Amino acid sequence: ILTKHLHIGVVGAAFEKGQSKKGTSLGPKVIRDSSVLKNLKDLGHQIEDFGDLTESNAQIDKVTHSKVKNWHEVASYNKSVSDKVFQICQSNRKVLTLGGDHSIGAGTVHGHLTAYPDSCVIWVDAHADINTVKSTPSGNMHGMPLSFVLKELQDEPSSPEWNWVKNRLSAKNLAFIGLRDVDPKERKIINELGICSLSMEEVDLMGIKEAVQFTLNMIDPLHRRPLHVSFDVDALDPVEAPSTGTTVRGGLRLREGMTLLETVNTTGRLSALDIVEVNPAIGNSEQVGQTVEAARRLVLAAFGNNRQGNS
Ligand code: NNH
Ligand code: MN
Ligand code: MN
Ligand code: MN
Repeated sequence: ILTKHLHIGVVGAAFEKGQSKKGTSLGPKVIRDSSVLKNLKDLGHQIEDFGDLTESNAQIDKVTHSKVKNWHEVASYNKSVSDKVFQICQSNRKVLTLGGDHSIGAGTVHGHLTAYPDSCVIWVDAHADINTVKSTPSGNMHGMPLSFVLKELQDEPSSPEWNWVKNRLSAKNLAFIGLRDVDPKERKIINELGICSLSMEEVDLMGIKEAVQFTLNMIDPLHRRPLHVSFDVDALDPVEAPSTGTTVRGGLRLREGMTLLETVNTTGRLSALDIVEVNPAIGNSEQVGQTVEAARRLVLAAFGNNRQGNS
């Protein structure tokens, strides 16, 4: 595996207001407690931990934005996520963001894209997280982050809370892997924009290795773009990652998640990784331990751990 001795900046996006379950903001803490950062150092990487991003105390307008929950809080937290991710990229490091709920993906994608305008995103998730203000069935913003950063979805003027979003991802530079719970309006958006999307059905038919290679060829045919993987642990089957807010059966085995990330690692172009939606307040301690261990193994797979053993 090509990538040894990377410089990696780690940031905790300890945020949970993109959905309604308490505990998701403790994700960064429990993942750090798994000693994953030490494991990354043992692989030969240089790790700089920038700590958790706290919510700004800036006065928050309590006016609700239509049916969407915590509109202002999510928008302002994402601005700090984006700024931090951009800053880490500017320091010539890869970025590892530990969530937090997936609403923070708007900020990670924006920050990374600001540093690398030609970057591509692989969204690994049971869900498509592409609902708009109009289409959201739940009002939960963790189901919406992509709608804020996709070029093709900005027909209405953006609200002032999101006007810090300056750089947007083209639909052709986005792909999904692992989908199995997609809202009808999300499916319509994905089809209309022609977004590359491999559900669990395609993963089953193709096998995970070919699914990832197909995806990389679709979004990055010349094999030269910086890659961002935003990995929602609910992409994994609930037997692998039970401690997350919205489990959907029929998901990836941990082995498949690891192969996915090992395959991306082998390109040498992984530049940002998010691991989100670990919620230690869900399930018993064994289930939490299992979920955190899955997250740890995913991170190590992404950064060059060799299951054969490292020499
Ligand atoms: N699509 C649903 C919604 O918009 C569910 C999203 N939930 C997630 N996404 N966990 O990863 O609310
Ligand atoms: Mn060095
Ligand atoms: Mn998600
Ligand atoms: Mn999900």
